[in-house]
Amino acid sequence: MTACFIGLGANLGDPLKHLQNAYDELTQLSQTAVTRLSAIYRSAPIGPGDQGDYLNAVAALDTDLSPLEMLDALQAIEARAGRERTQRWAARTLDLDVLLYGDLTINCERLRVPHVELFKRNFVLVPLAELLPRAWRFPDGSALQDRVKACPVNPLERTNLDWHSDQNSSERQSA
Ligand code: ROI
Repeated sequence: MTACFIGLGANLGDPLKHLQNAYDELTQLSQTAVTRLSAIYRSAPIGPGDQGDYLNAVAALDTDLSPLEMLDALQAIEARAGRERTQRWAARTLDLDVLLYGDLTINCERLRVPHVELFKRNFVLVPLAELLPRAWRFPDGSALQDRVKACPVNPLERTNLDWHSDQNSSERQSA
């Protein structure tokens, strides 16, 4: 099993519902267990045009899927959430990114890990930092705490939003 960290982001429709559904789908992935979830953060949009705020979070998984199998699985979840790949950096119903996959550095056409924008985005680094030990280092040797300090500040608010929708929790209770 390899520890893998997934970034979640949504800013269209009902963003909370999209994150909750994505979590449910992640729990159903084959050869994979969701081990931890960050809090859900509200963040000001980075990117073009007049976009609404995003909800962002990070999930920790243990998986036996390969990095590209994980990417395929995440893209299938995005597609089911109605994601259309239009303009780069456009608003989106659901965005799922492989942030880290064990201590691997991956540079292939479909996938770059650690995620290319990771160190520039506090809405990814801050929730990720909730799930890793303070002294943790990236595959390039840089310290997580130094990366957090060096990251550009973009408005970010830690919310108390619940990962479990009411509908899902009543389903869980009756299961
Ligand atoms: N901005 C924020 N705040 N959160 C995101 O998840 C996000 N995702 C993106 C772009 C459009 C770059 N901006 C974002 O892909």
